Amino acid sequence: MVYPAPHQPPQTEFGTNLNTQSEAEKQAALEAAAIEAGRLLFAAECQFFHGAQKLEQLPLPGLPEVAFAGRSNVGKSSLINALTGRNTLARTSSQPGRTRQLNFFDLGARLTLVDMPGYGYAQAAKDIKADWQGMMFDYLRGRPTLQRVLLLLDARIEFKPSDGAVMDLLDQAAVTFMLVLTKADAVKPNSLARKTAATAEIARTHAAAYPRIFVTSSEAGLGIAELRAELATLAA
Ligand SMILES: Nc1nc2c(ncn2[C@@H]2O[C@H](COP(=O)(O)OP(=O)(O)OP(=O)(O)O)[C@@H](O)[C@H]2O)c(=O)[nH]1
Ligand SMILES: [Mg+2]
Repeated sequence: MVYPAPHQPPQTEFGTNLNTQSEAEKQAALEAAAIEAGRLLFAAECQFFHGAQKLEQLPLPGLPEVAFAGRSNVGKSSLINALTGRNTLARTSSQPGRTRQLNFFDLGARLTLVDMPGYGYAQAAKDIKADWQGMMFDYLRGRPTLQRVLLLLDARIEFKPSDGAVMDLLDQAAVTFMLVLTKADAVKPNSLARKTAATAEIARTHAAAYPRIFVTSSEAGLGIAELRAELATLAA
């Protein structure tokens, strides 16, 4: 014999739970509104307005900023293009090391998207690499308008020590970051599920990490609407 749980809300004669049903409906309505807010934000005009190769060249702090960080070739520029629905806004390449400066994009005068050079690019000349990375880390640590970092991880590739080092830096600087898996189209569902769980586990070990893991494919459009919705909560 099965006993009902002591605090169960009233049931209808069809067994539907009235209270939870309306909660679920409310939740669905909230989610739909968030997705719509994201869609509207990213439907706005998006324009490149500044490139910085050195810290002294950063634009004056203005709108809330969201930075796209991650290893070279992880898909940062592609994700900016997918979010904004513009194929050639940020330059992409199959060769790592395509983005060589901090590129600032104005989205509808409400949010600034920052496309960062990648780290962990073995082929770059040592001094150039030190320059980019030093600047990148200084930016991540000290930018007053930086609201959120999207730290991208390739769903096909092992988590690397350099990713951990960036997470440690963001923890220390108390800059909230979200882990975003990229290229989900290129992995099988089982392995994607394992990767997502492992990534959530990593997030749990970092004070500044957002608990939710975003699974995306810029090529297939997966997770793009959800990411837009999340970023819309940060817009002016
Ligand atoms: N299969 C697949 N490939 C992708 C996806 N997103 C990006 N790529 C490919 O990954 C490569 C690198 O993409 P970029 O967007 O240039 O990567 P990035 O992180 O900006 O690279 P750097 O600027 O060099 O640091 C390109 O060949 C893209 O076509 C995706 O969702 N799925
Ligand atoms: Mg790039």
